[in-house]
Amino acid sequence: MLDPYRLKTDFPILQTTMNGKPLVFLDSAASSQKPFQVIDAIDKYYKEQNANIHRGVYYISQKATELYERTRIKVAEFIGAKCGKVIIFTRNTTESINLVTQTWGRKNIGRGDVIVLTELEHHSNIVPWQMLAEEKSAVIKYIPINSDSSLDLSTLDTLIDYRTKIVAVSQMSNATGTIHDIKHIVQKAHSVGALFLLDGAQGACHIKTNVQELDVDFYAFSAHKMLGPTGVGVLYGKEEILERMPPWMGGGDMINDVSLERSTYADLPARLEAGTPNISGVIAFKEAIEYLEKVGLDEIHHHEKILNEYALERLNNLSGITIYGVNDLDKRGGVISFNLDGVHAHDVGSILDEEGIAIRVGHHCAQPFMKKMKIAGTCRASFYLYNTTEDIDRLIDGIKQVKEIFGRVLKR
Ligand code: C6P
Repeated sequence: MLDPYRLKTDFPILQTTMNGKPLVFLDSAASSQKPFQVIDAIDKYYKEQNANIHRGVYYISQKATELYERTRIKVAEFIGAKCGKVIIFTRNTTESINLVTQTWGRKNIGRGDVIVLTELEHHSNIVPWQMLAEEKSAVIKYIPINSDSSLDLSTLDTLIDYRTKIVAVSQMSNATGTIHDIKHIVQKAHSVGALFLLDGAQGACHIKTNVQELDVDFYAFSAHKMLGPTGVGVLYGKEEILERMPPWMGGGDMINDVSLERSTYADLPARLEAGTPNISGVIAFKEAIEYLEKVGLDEIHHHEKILNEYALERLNNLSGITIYGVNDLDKRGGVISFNLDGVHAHDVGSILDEEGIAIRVGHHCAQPFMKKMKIAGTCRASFYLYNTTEDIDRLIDGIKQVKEIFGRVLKR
């Protein structure tokens, strides 16, 4: 069994206070906290290994290169990819998706072609496609959501047809915590010859994922949501697809030969990784993955289910609260989105902040979802392996305080 109290001791920031109160961090869906193993790896790189990679013949450059490339292999193993060369390091999920739209998309999407997304996507999985569709006069269609924010999969047969070139869906919604039935959508996309991109920003950190079993064509995710450093993202792609993708950014490290007239490009993965990358971040990312593996993703998912059950029960006992997302705990990750009657989400966030409790408030970069629900935003508490039921008790006490303050204000 996962022991969150023991795990908490690995995270220095969770021993600190915020506004004079012990920090309760309930915003891991935005960015997780980092254990000392990750922090120490960054520290060690700058103190002992700092050199550019793929360039130097001297020891520390070769050492840094070896450590950087070891992470690539670790990532490949972690997501069940065939080999390291199908793992492209980017800055984040956003850049990974833009890499696909700007290279594969520009080459393969034309006038009248259809891109299928869902109404529940994060802006990072909408805006890059809209930019591409505008440039290429392509059409975007959206899988609608039901009232509980699950995807209405009965629409797949009408939305996905021979004109569909790609379907892009998130593994888990950052706005509601809903985990989608991806396999079914992947099969439907492939049945018409379309590709499938999985936005794993909220998935890779919580759900054991095997890209070959799922048969996704692209998988995009960010290290910073899975205990790793900021500024490191991953794009996985099937080898035969990545091989045919033209480079996106030109520059150092992605070439084979350059003359004044023209350039030829390096093989994968270098061809899609121009310029000096976030070397320390990538090296430390390996520590994050090893940490997750040691705890176990299934254990983490189970722990979040327990926290969800506890939090939902306590929240449902409060009056004047609306909770978004599906009821089925098996289809929920560690995210609870809610609103309090008559109180703006930002006011809830500010009062909780004074109590040392960090949640996210607002539209969570999912404005189409908020518009569909006819709300400006929500309060979002998100859990990870280091959260405890005591953290949830503190959240509930904080919410009660918000209700008391606003009850008094409204009575005045
Ligand atoms: N969601 C949240 O608070 P980046 O910023 O590139 O690492 O991840 C973008 C992204 C893409 N898809 C989904 C489903 C996401 O949740 C996110 C990031 C954060 O919900 C920051 S907006």
